Amino acid sequence: MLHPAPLRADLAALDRTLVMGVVNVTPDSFSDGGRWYEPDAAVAHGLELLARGADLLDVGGESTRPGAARVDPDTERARVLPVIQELAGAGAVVSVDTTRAAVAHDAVAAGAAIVNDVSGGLADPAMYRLVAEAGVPYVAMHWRGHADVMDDLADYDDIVADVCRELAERVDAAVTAGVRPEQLVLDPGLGFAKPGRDNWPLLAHLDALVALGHPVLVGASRKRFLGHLLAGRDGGVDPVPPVERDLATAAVTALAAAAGAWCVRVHDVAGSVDAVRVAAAWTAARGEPGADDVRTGGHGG
Ligand code: PMM
Repeated sequence: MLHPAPLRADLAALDRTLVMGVVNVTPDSFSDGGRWYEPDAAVAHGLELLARGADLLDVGGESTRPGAARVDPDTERARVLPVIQELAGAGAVVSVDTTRAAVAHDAVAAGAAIVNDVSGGLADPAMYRLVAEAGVPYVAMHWRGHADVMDDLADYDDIVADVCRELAERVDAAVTAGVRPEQLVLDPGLGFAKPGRDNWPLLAHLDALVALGHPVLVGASRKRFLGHLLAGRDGGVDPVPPVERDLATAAVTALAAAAGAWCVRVHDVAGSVDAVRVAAAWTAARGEPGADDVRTGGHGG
């Protein structure tokens, strides 16, 4: 498994996809509706995700729900910093989900070990310098505009080729600004300027993104395209609500892990921890002489 650097030794030694648990310290996230908005509740939730097997925790203070308005930097800081400090102090490897260099700076000072930027550096021209100086892994997600406008920016010729090209441009810009290539993680940005069915080719061709040579993070958890996929499941026509998308999320985790994803970012950790184990066993068996065992009846059951 290709990990970004630097990463805590016990995680860097793992030869499987990592599971990142989501801790949204927001009143209005689409996926968990502000349930962990108070710092104490957010910390308790993060600890619970760790107990369920999360390898990393992603702490964010600004909703990226389609149509969401921006929060000011001081509010964002006040939401995330105490939570990061507590969780890092409790031994968690924490990433900060922010598009602002100043917030990322303070988050790293508070103990964050990874910067997760849904704008891939496009929202704040100071971000790459900050990441270069902080020296931590940096998740650059594919992005075309903030949540209030992104649904109008979903025009692609060939979505897989376009996303790969635009992410490769982010890699070049980051490296030019002093970020070391091994710090970089790439993310297709599912649901960001990508309505409904546009997301499936990105998942089905994850190998094209993996081929860019950096670890890949996939954030499919509870997203709209899964709600639309499952619509009609019970005879209805409406998308199923976010909390009913966890089984489908775990299925995506298994497929993404088998396709070589470095990490999945999820709300329901337990399902994805199991899915990663399934994918790891599946992948390992592909390198073993299993067909012979089957032919000789060596599969005990
Ligand atoms: N999705 C959301 C927020 N942050 N970060 C990365 N790297 N990738 C994602 O797909 C991503 C993200 C939106 O989901 P949420 O509101 O449930 O956190």
